[in-house]
Amino acid sequence: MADSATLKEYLTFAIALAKEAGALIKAASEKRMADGGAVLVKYENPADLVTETDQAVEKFIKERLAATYPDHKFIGEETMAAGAETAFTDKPTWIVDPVDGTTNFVHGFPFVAVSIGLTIGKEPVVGVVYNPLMDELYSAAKGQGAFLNVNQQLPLLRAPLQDVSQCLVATEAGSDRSPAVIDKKIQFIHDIVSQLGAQAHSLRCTGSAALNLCHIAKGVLDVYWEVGCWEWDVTAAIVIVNEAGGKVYSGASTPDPRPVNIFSRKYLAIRSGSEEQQLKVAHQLWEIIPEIDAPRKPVPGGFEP
Ligand code: LIP
Repeated sequence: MADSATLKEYLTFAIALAKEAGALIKAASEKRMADGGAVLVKYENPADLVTETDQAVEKFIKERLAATYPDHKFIGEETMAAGAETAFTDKPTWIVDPVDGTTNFVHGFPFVAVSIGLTIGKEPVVGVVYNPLMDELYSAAKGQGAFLNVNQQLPLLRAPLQDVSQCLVATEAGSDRSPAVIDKKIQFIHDIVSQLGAQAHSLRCTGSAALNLCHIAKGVLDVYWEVGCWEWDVTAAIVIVNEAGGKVYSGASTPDPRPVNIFSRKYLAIRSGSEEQQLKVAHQLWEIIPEIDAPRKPVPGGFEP
């Protein structure tokens, strides 16, 4: 593990990089709002959008990281979509989503962020998530706290964590639209909000896994559950949640109190509170969460499905 001064150096670098990347996203968003710019690059799944901006921003971040830290590894959404194979090792590994909330970007819904995470010894240790459209920058390094816009320590809201019936819960439709998957997600929503279920306070979807997690870190969402997103959507924000006193567990239906495997594609985040209360709420969720298949290629050293 790197010492705290080295982590701080990586964090400072990642914050500056996120701001530069954010400026590119903001300019592209303004162009899109003005004249429909940022052409869609289609893959086979029409519910999983990719634009020229995703690709350009990832190229920018990847090149800047390679120039500054040539020994470090890189896992990025667009690089992996283009077929790259990266083993997950103990070496410093940057895990990047250039634009998390691409669908929001395309529609002008302002929950859009660049997400830059770093693992060392396979552990997420640095995370920066920057929403340039709202100018909100979330950052954290292991053992050094989590912050909004560098000087506001997270969580902002420190109310006691209560029963799931008192929670504001976030989830997402996700990009797998097969009826069997959507039926299970709708059943989860029913069981969370209905009078016959947990009757939680309400439900939210921001369209960005990274920003859902940052709102958990802020304390303004209590629970976030999603199956189907990827390590680049969550790695940076997991550091931010952890440093804000929250927890990210497995989002599979089987209770598991260990920290989530970032490659698992199944995430359950609970905001800050006592560990006993966090686990109580997590167990209430595990009783409701359906088992949903989220297939992926094996990641050598990281995840064997
Ligand atoms: C998005 C995730 C979101 C998920 C979407 C999509 P992208 O990431 O953040 O949680 O529901 O389907 O995967 O594609 O905008 O980077």
